[in-house]
Amino acid sequence: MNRREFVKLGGLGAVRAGAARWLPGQEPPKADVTLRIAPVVVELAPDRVISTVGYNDASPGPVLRMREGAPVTVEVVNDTDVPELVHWHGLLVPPDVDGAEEEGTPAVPPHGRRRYQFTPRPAGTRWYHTHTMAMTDLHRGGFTGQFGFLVVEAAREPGSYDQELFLALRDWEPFFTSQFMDTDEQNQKWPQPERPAMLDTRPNGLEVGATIYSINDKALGAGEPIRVRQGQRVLMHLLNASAIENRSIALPGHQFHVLALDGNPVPAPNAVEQVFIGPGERVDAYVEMNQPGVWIMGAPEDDIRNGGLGIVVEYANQRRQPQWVAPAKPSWDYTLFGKAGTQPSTNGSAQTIDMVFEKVPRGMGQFNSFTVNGKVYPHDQEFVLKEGTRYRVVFRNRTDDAHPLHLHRHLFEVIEIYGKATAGVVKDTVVVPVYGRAVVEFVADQPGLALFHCHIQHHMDFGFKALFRYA
Ligand SMILES: [Cu+2]
Repeated sequence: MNRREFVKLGGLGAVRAGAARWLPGQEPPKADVTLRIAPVVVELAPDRVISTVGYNDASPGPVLRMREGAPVTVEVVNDTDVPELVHWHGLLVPPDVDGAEEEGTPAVPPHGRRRYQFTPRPAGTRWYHTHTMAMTDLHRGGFTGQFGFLVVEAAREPGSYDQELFLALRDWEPFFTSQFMDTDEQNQKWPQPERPAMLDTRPNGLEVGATIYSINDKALGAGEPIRVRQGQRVLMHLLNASAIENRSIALPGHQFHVLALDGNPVPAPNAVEQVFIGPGERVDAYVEMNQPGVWIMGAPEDDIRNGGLGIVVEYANQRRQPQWVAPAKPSWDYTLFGKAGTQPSTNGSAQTIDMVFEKVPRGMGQFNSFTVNGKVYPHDQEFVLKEGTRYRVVFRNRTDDAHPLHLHRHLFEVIEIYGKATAGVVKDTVVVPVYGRAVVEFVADQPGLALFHCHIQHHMDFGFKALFRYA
């Protein structure tokens, strides 16, 4: 197979149902999906061509479509010099195929291949990405181009839209800096119940920053615009595939009608002017195209949008320079999409697990580290679940950063955030505000090891993780 044919096959991302078993001596049947990990050159713009590692000669990798409940065989070919893992983010699959070394998933050896069989569920916008550590190497792990959308399709797909778009937000060519690059502080001010009375004043260590951005593989203005007609309803699947930072996105004169968070339908679909999305999170929203013109959809911060985080939306028969209009104050709030003020279905019968997150500032030229309940990974026998029990987990963020917290192989319901009660918002990743608190609940019904971590790569690598196990 030549390179072009391979790209074509990979790009189709087609999936047949029913992973067949084969007898010893027989040729194994063709995998449903083949992902080839290899170095790739990405042209973000004519004068911004970067080299990274991608899937099937591209970054993002192909949009994979799988049928809910239909077993699949995925073959992962690793054409790099390091062991690799593909994590299926948001899927309820066993630890040996989930794609986390900590859970015991076998890695794909360098210049080797390995097959994984699993049954994708539940339906919704999921994604796949590498789960290797990067530590001090900004050309590894989540800093590379190893990510792509995975759509798990239900038997019956609700809703009809004129267009369906997959838009992954990314930054590239990261670097270490001791300056705080992030914009969390400029964003909304939420209650800070976890703010310590005495702040840690030790000098901060290194953070990771970037100045080059894209949506999918193109910087703002470098790719094809999104071409729309007045009156169209366009379904957008947004993903923050950054390893570094929370992001916001706006489209002047238009609203995002949010239908699902992390692929899970919300109980109260609601329209917002700005979407806020942490690393790992997905937002499914439709936009009604009722404001003819040529617009820039992008990050509200000028330097980030001009650095590439945006895409042009062009109505038919409109010719002019793309317009940007600064949005009003951000108003993102998970509880907008939940059953406000209600109590969780459990009536308080859940077992409580407290998790306190702290940053240990290491000073100039050093890497900060993070602790969970004052200890470093792996918290040996600390987080032990009993199958069938409902747990209430209290995330206490005692740091000056907003962290996107992800639990593998489980979905949780957000029941309190920003000091407000809510219900029905089901997620796999939640951004806990600066010095803020979030309370989530889940039922322990996925036996085996389950990794919990911050989805910011260098936070995870430097301690912000814990392993849940079943008794
Ligand atoms: Cu973090």
